[in-house]
Amino acid sequence: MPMRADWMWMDGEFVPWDDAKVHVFAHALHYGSSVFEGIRAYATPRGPAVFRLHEHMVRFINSARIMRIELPYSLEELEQAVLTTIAKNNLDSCYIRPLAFRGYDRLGLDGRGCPVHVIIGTVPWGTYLGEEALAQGVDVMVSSWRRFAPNTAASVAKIGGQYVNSQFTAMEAHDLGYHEAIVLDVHGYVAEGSGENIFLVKDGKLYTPPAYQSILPGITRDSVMTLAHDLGYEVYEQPISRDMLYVADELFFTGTAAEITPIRSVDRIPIGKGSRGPITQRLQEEFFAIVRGEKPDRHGWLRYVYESVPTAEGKHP
Ligand code: PPE
Repeated sequence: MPMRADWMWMDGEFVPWDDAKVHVFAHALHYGSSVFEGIRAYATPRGPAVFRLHEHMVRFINSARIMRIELPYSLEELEQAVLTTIAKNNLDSCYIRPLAFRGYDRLGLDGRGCPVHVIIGTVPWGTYLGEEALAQGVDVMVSSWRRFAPNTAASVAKIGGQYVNSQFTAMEAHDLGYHEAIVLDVHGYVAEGSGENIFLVKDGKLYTPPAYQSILPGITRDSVMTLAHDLGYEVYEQPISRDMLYVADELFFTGTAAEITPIRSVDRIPIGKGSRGPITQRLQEEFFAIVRGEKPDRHGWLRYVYESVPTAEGKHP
């Protein structure tokens, strides 16, 4: 079943999902000249709430800046459009995909003569790495591909074309029977997963590669560092070598889609006891309690849809 919803926000209007189309000579289709975000909204007792919407939209605008895509909407307009789209589709929880891309005008690498289109899609998306992943953990391999170098692409940006690198690593992992890949940077240090950041737990302390190491500085990564501090754990941003993975007490991925996913083996070597570790579980519990509105939102991470959108637009009181 293809992912879908009733309505797509497209260039400032709602269009029926099946009518949200582009021309096959759209520049982005040929050259990857697009920028995107991945955001989640969670069901809470006060209706759907978007997790760290502002931070995601700031990153979206920064990705566009690096790609020289001029967005015809302000940050506030884009945030409001996300909230309105969730309401319009009557969703309680969803994955949100804002995308800006160069459309159809002409071929040629410098696509700045092409029109810019912006869409916001909202779709149901359960666990990213399989049904059991959050509780049981995933089996991963160290990819034979490397993450692009800092002078090859812009790792802070979510630019469509850059995700060919992530597709290579994900497809290789799936073909070889793994859920996901861990990707090393050009120097051989651990960077991240195909679409996730990575954390290592050793002797009760947390480690994650620093932002300069060709990673996407993830918003979930930032949230987990904050929660870890709250819970009294020390967190270090420092280079991690491949062998450190194998002797870690715990490993886990973080990402909007992946949330907090335990890693139970790397290259078929069990990590710790070969199942979800206690610190990973503690962080998951804290994270999910906050995003589901079961614990106070002490960091101001949630944006409640029906506090920003007139109720007439949606089904909630
Ligand atoms: N690294 C990469 C390369 C990446 O794509 C993501 C998000 C992250 C780290 C985690 O970032 P954050 O979501 O801000 O915590 N990957 C998105 C796309 C996944 C997809 O398959 O599409 C996501 O999780 O939404």
